[in-house]
Amino acid sequence: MVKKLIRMALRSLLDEMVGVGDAVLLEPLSENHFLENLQLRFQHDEIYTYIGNVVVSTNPYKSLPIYDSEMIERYRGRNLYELPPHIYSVSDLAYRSMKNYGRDQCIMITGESGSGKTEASKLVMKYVAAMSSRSTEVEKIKQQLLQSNPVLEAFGNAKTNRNDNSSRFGKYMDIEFDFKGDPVGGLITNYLLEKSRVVRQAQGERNFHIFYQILCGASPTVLKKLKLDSVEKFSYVSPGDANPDDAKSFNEVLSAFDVIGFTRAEVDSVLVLVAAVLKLGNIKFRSVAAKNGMENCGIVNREDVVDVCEMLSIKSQSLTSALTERTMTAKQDTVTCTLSANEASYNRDALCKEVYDRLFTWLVNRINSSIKVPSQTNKKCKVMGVLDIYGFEVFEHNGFEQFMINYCNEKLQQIFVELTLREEQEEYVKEGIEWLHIDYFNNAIICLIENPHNGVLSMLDEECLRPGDVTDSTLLAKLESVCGKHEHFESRRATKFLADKTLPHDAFRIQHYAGKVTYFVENFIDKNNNSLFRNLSNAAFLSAHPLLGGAKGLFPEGDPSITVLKRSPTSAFQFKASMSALMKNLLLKNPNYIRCIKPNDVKRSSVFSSDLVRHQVRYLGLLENVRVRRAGYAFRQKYEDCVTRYKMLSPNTWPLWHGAAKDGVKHILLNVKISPDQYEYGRSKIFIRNPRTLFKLEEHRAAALHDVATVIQKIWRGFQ
Ligand code: AOV
Ligand code: MG
Repeated sequence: MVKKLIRMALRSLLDEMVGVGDAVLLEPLSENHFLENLQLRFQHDEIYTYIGNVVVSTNPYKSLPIYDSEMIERYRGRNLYELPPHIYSVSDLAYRSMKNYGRDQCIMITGESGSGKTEASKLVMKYVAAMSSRSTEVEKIKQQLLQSNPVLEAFGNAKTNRNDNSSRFGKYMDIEFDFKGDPVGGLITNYLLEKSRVVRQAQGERNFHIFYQILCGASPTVLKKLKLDSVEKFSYVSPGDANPDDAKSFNEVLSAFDVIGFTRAEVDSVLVLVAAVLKLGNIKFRSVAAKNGMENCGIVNREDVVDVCEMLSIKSQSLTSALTERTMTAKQDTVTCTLSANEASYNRDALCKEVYDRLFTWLVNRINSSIKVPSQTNKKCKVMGVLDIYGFEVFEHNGFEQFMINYCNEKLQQIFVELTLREEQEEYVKEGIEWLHIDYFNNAIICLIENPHNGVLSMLDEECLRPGDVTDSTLLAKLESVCGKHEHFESRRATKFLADKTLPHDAFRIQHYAGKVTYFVENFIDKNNNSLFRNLSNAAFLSAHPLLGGAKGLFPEGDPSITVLKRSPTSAFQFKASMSALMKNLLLKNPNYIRCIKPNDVKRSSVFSSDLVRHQVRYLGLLENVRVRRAGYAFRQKYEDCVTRYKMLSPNTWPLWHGAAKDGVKHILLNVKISPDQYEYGRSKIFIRNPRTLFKLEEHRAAALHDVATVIQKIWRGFQ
């Protein structure tokens, strides 16, 4: 009894010092109190807080000693409320639910750019890897799965003004397990890489890490082979942007390639392609006046063309004409015209973006072929999916990519709301428990974006496919006329906001769930069209480089023998389809949530900017999340499971209970004297309102087990 009192006193003292671990217990519940609690915890390096079984994670912006193997052991197999909140606890819950009950899981990690999603996803993978056995075969696959991260981050992450290691692609990874709970393989799906970054970066941002890593980390011999020299020489990367970590990271990437199972030749081919993109970026064009009064162009630095051609095994003439000419076929006639210097530069950039983008997808596929589960074992596998996608972002200048990224985040928010509410609602209805509806859906914004008749994406596609003079301005005009009246859409000319002069003429604004974003329409049409001129794909197809050329290469559509070309689907169409497939996939799995919060905009460990956090707490719907949990029941368990776990708490159910499980639970709760307003009997489960009740049950259980152990020891000694 004394011990119990001490424990309770310690717990409330701890709550006062570092805040409460589960926001469901906040008393009173208000936004300020919720924020103060997060802040208090953040200041004590308690970066995790629960809302029931959802983990809120505040980016500490410093390395904390809470992730080592000892910590992993502490959380292994423990219940959520037994230990302080931790990402490992949720990982453990998901892992055990998969292993013990055979339910496929997904871990959805959301939050804005720089809030800690990618780090969280790596921690989940680390925990799961540590759970399983250490046989050589399992160890190998674990390492392959883990080492896919440095490779994909090198090629798909970059420094932005929001995050020094920002994911510029979306990633969903299924880890597949056998019946013993050992990983046997995986499958990675990648979503829309921000390929425009290859050729242009905003002020203060960097290109993808790999460019700097090669330039700073490769040995002089390798650099020579790649025909590269110092960073200053390349127009696609700014010299001041390289940092000392780049060289180190390059070696990590090389060893990761090795662990995954890339051959030396494959790695060489990949590096050559990256280097060729850098070299191609340096090719300059100058205007040449043509006889017909038109402007033609010539190449300024032919030696770079020669280098690139050597690297890519393309005939010099073939690349030159691909870059500077355009062939058009109308009916039977083929006409070739020479491009202006500007058009040729555009062509060069288009080729570089496309090579890099396709190389990235090739890398994902190549990794998948190493970690793929053989089809005969595949059917029996249980799956844990980890979703780490680009977070909601707002820059000063937002374009096509931000629109897609933010659309994706709308979808994830929708699924979070739907699942947390739907799950609760369905459960309460099924169990016959009364339920209070709380509404915080973002369906209207999703509808504005993806409605097939008048959504922004459909308008964009319609405009791209429309014959005639199509420009970004005609797109904007169309959006204004079709979406202008939508409550979440604004533009300078949209009728309802005539007075809003703060909006630029060439932009529209969407009121997202996470805030207003102004999108500039420049390049929307081009980026959505996603088409490469035939001359370029032809040249790439004819390359003898092992990854680039040929029917199995990166540009199969460049085969000159193909005469009728299908139009490639637009970016918007592809992205919408891949989002819809992703949502379907996630809905099939048991969801686990990690909601990441960014504490400040200056990437500092000591700053907690209340306004910034308040904004995130609002748009993530965290308070509503707590309310749903409080209105509802924090804990529920099948009657059978409840009797099994707590049967020692009533003389009626101990040591064996033969009656109906529900009656057994009644005996237990009566005996422990839990107030009846703290629980409710569902049809198949007991619903417990407050996690404290659960703590109480657990404490009683531990004490009872202790008593039993003492008795057994005494009896045992008596025998000796
Ligand atoms: P993101 O994935 O959510 O942004 P990251 O996971 O890349 O954000 O986190 C940004 C940076 O915050 C990391 O590079 C670390 O420096 C730091 N950080 C995050 N979580 C932790 C942690 N648990 N411990 C220590 N440092 C951390 V984006 O990909 O931009 O949406 O698109
Ligand atoms: Mg990330």
